[in-house]
Parts: sequence; structure tokens; C-alpha cells
Amino acid sequence: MSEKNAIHMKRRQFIASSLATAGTALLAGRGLAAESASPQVPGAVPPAEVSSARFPAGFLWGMATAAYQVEGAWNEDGKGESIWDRFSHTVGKVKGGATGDVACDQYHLYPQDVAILKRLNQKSYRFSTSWSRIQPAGAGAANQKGLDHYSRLVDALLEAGIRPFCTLYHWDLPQALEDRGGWPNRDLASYFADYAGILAKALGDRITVWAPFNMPWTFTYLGYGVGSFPPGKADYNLFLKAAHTVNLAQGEAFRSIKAASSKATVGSAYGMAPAYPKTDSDADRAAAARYHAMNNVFFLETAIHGRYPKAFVGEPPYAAMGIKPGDEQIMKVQLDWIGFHYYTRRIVADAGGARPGAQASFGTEIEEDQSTGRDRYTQFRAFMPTEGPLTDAGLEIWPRGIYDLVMQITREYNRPIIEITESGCSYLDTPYAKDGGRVPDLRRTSFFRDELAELARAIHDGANVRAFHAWSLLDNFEWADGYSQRYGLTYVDFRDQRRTVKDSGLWYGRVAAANRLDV
Ligand code: IFM
Repeated sequence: MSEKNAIHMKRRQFIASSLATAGTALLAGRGLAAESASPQVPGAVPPAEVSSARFPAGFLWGMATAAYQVEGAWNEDGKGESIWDRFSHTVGKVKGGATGDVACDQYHLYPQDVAILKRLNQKSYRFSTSWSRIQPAGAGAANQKGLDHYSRLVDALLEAGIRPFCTLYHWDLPQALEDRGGWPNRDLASYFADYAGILAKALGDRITVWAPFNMPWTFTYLGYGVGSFPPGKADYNLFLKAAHTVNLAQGEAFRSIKAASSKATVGSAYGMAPAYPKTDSDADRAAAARYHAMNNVFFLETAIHGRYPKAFVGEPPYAAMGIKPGDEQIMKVQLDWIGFHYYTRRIVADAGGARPGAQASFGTEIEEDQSTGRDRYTQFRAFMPTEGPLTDAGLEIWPRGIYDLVMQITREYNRPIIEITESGCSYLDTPYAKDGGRVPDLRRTSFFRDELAELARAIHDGANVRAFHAWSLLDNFEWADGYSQRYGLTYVDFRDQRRTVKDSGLWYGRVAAANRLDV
């Protein structure tokens, strides 16, 4: 980094950190004075809160993965090509030219992975199924070999006393369906419902917990709105259409899962970040509410109430989204529980008051238009502050965020059953030969310890949280970042597929056994 860049970065961090402090206090309804008692590391949880944290008996400790990120076997046993196969096989799309062709080879090594889960006292494993393994071209007859693989995985989990939690779509659309227009094509809703029905019929005697989509805002926005994910399109109207099809698909899949399996419960796995207004102004508060509507509950409000939340300034672009009369009834379903992830927080400002050039892009927030912020419909600017420490992936650690988010969803949706479907951090620690080959990843343990203390506080304050899934069981293929980030509680040596449970994984295993954090 050049000196000029370093100074710029320092200034940016200082500004971000001042804003973040103000924003947190505002969302929490407290004055800034209350923040001054916070410990040395900004955002860190006081040790007394950690040691007194308790989780309810029967709390479901779990870990998560996704098909494309861990399975490998990209063209085995009749599997068709997915958009991530196509994307990663295209030069220049993924860091280091990495692909998920082999990944962690979980397709073959799943018994080892189930054994790790069991050894770490896990009670829930959230995995996803690959649509193109089940229907190679996204429609038509099921590929029995694909079904057999997941059937064996589910049996192994049940045998180990672990609840199988199945996500049906973690971003790997069959390429053949993308060739028919992808998610902006409304027909995908019924194709998806067929796929969901096939799986629920085949495995619904053993799987009781289903989430149709992982992070629907992320794959529709990054895939069709800005193009950093496959299929690499950058057209806001395509994003709007894709998002609406996914909302229809969620409703249709819900019904076909329920029709195929009487034991099924259906929820979600949304990506969420608590949104704190940049200032106390009405405009910034309204902008933070729009962020929440667009990024957090755009696919939840539709399920629960059959209508879109107020994400837009002015007239909502319903015509551009392709909404038809009667769609409300298709979207509306009574989710049995609400699942969402927490990684980091956002500070949000109204774009109207922004000075040109005042704000850069952070993470997934791509706001190129200086006059409207992210886009002309939502007109906000969202950024990730850097007051707390950053992970190796550059995400701010802010344990308090999970408390605020869980309490917000608890208030807004009448104390639903909540599952935390993902949370985690990337650190690049490796096995250390002088230490017997252990992976001493203290920063990850500290990340989970503080965040879980805040989650325990939310439960204590009335939230009905029944599960927490750490991302991830394994180091794996981190999408466009390839293998350059490591989120696993288990280290994977990608040269020989050797797995080594990291110190954080061993700690998490003790937490799961004890239901407390001071272990
Ligand atoms: O690896 C991803 C996962 O696929 C979705 N949630 C965030 C994780 C870390 O970036």
C-alpha cells in the first residue's frame, strides 16, 4: 500500500469508527456515554458476560457447508453443469483460477466429515443439495445416483445423532436453466418447486428441516444486478425480476415440500446485517429502514405477509419486477421458523445528502452512482465500519450486531423460532508442526466466544433462538475468492484432503457439550 493510500485508509477508518459508535448508540437507544465503558478492543464482550453466558437445554449446536463449496465431483455420477462450474471454468472469474471441481471432495469423503461433526458433539449439520446432481438439466426425471448420495449422507448423519438441515439452493443453478434466462425467467419458480418436491419425496422421511434458498438477495443482486457472481450480468431490472421469481419460487417450493413430506418444516437461510443509521436524522433512519427492507427482509416479508417491504423511494418498481395479480397468494406461506446469518454490520445513510466522492465501496455494497447511492430505487449508501478488528476477509467483527439483529427480528415477527444458519470468520492460520500439527487459531475462538455471548444475551432477553450453525465445518471454496479465504473450524490441506480440526473447532465442540462458553 502506498503512503498516500495508507493515509487515506487511516482517515477512512477514523471516520468510519466515529460513525459506527454513533450508529450503534442510536440503534440501541443509548447515549454515547454508555459506550465509554466498553473494553479495550472496540466491540469486545466483557469476560464476565462470556463466563455467565448459558444456552438452553437442547440448544442445537451445528455447522454448515454448501454443495459447490465442499463436494467436488463436479461431473460425476450424471451430475450436470451448474453456473458455478461454468463461471469457475472461465478464465479470470475466480481468484487464482480456482474451481470447485474437487474442493474438499466431500462427495467421497463425507464419512470423515460426519465423524468430525460427531466428535465435536454437533447436533445439526446444514448442507445444501446440488440441483444439477438431482436434475442435470434443471428439469425432468431425477438422477437416482444424485439422490442416493444425499440419502447416504443423511443416513450417516442420523446414525451419528445429527439433525440433517437441507438447503435446496446455495447458488449453483443448473447451467441449462441459466440458458433459458435464469432467475429473471418466471418459469424457474415452478422448475424449482419440482426439484424441491423430488427431494422432499425422496428424503422427507428423514429430513425434517428445509430451507429453500441461501441468501437470496446476494445471489440475485451479485449475479444479475452487478455481475460479480454468475451469470455475471449487471442490469438492475434483471435483479428486480430475479428477486421476484425467487420469491415466487420460495412460496411454490414451500407448498411442494409440504405436499411431499408430512414431517417437513420449512424456514429460510437469509443473509442479514443489522443496519445502523449514520446519524440521528430522519433521512438516515429512513435509509437504514430501506436497507433492512431490501437486504434483510425482502424475501421474508413476502413469505409472512404476501407483500414487499418498503425498500424503495417513491413508486415501487413493481412493473419492472414482473409482478402479476395473484402473486401475493403464491408468495405468502407460513414459514415454520426463520433462519438467517450474521457476519457483520452496516452503517447506512440517505444517498440524497451524500457528497460526491465521499464514500467508497465495501464488501458487497457496490455504490457507484454518486447521486443515488446504490441505485435510484433504494437511494441509500451502506458501508461497513472498521471500528472493531477486521478478519482476514476484511469484515469487521462486531459481536453486538447479532444481539441487535436477533432482537429486531424477534420484535418485528412476533417472537418467531429463530435458527442462526451461518456465522463465522476467515483467518489463514495453518497447522503448526512445532505444536504437534495443531492449528492455533485463537482469533476465531475469540470471534465465536464474543458473538455467542451476545446471542446468549438475546436468548436471555426473550428471543426464541433454537440453533446456531458455525460457518464452516471445513475450509472450502470461497466463491470468487477461490481458496484464498479459510472459514473452516477444520483445516483442509487441499493437496491431500487431510482434515485437521483447528483449536477453535475443539473449543466449539466443548461448548456444544457444555452449553456454555467458559470451557
Ligand atoms: O462462504 C460463504 C457462504 O457460502 C455464504 N455465506 C457467507 C460465507 C462466507 O463468505
